[in-house]
Amino acid sequence: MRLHVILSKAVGAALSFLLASTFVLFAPLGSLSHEAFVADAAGQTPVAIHGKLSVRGTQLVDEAGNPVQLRGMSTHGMAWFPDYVNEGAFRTLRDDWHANCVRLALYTAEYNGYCTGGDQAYLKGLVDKGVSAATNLGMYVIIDWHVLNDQSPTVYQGQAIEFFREMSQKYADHNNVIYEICNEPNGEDTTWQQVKSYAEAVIPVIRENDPDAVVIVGTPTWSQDVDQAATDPLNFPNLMYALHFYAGTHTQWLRDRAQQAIDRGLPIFVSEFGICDASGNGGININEANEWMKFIDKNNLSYMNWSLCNKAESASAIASWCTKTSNWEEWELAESGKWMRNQLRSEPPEIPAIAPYDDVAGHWADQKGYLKEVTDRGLMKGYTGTKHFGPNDGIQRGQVAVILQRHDDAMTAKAGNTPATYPESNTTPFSDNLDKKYYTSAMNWAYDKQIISGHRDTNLIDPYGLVTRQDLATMLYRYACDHHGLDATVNLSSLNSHPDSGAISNYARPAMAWCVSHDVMSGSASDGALNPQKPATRAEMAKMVLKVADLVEAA
Ligand code: DCB
Repeated sequence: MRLHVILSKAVGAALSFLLASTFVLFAPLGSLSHEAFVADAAGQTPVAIHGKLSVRGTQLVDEAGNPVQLRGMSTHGMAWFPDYVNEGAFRTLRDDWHANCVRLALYTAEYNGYCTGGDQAYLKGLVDKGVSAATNLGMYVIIDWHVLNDQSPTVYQGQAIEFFREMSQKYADHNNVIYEICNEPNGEDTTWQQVKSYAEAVIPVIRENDPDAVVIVGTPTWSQDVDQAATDPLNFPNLMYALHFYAGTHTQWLRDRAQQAIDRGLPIFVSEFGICDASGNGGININEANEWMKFIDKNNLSYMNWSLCNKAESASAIASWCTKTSNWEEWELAESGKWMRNQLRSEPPEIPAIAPYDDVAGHWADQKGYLKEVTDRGLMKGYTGTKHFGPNDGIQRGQVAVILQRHDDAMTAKAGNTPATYPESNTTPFSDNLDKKYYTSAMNWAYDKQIISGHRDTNLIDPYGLVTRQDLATMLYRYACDHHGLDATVNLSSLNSHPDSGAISNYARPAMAWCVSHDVMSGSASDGALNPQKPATRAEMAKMVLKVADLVEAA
């Protein structure tokens, strides 16, 4: 994302020196973190990074024990849309969409279904082609026994057992294959007891060949009845339960039900969902889809979108007129495909620790590339004499002064002028801006520019004091608007959509409103809280100063 901002600026008119050097520095790195799942120079692929998966508590975890989220596309019925099962298609999903998983939907019933007259050798050939392609690309792959019209998985249980015996023999040594044993049990007569008895017959057959493979089991009512599974779970390790939703049909009530199941300890995998209605061909509901994504990310659930094809229905990812079976351009995607691609690309990249620090691996600010960028732009450094960035440490007032002055000086230099030097001894009226400290001259500058003021009650400027989020917003607002002349107009009522807007002090309200509306500060992902009275962390400062720097430089 950041690369795009920089690129579009570069494409714009005059390319200033700093911008040019920023761009040059960032192009390779930006593309690396941007193409998060690409087999990059280090040969990293999703499977290379995460290895063998297992289930711990409610979470899918990787070989190192870290929670992992699988994300990607499901095929449509492979019998009907076989052309999308190809390595180029999956490569496009991995490299352009940032998917790390594909799902191979093998309908059991319906026209040409595996158990209803389909050519079984041909269909198994498609499974094999899909698994091989995913394996070559280092992607996870779900083999989906797509129970739908047959309603109860017990109807073709014998064939399921034979099918999964063969698959688990064939893929026993693959660490990327996941078995989904019944897509969507449905119908009034299909009970959880039936699904359970089916699972108890099929899972041991898989485990005999592939003892610790992850298995996904569907739940009744088209995999919506996770509450029944939570009340009466199966007794196998490395098992997850399918939750399927279609955002046009299934809303908060299903999220509530799923949350209760998770809270009771049920490991849930969203192995199929659509952003349209449950028929696969009704209205798309983006608002509900986004509510679902909040729920999914809050619980770190894996999610697979229905479906990778160009059928003329709203669930399809590819535009119906587009006949390409790989390398789609964005404009060749249907609305659902565009949404899913954007959704996947908004996820943090998986290749961690791009900043030169030893205490940031896996941290969101590192994964997003903020720590690397803030370092390369010379705005923030780790603690002197160490490789520590201290991403979760509170940012101090003196540090804010230093960082903003660095940016201001760089702007001045880029304009061809020499930045003013400020004395190494205190020139403020505050006795605690001690001489010759790392912050002394920056504090002199920040006070002079009215970006940081002293505490009126104590008559101190408090260089070591931690900065609350609302105070940081105030400093950034002054820096951007008062000092650099950006438009300071704000709409205070925009704060009201945040649950804790009442906790913002009056003096900080304009600054908070400005920061939120300019995407400098955002509410917490789970509930939108702004936490104005909480200390800002150094990682938060990195993100915010980069946003402000971009705004100021673009003006
Ligand atoms: C699921 C199925 C999936 C189905 C989609 C959309 O079914 F797992 O197979 O896909 O959701 O309905 C659709 C295709 C159509 C195809 C049709 C039959 O998109 O092109 O013609 O399958 O093969 C669900 C899920 C939820 C509900 C109903 C269904 N629900 N359903 O909640 O009512 O009726 O299939």
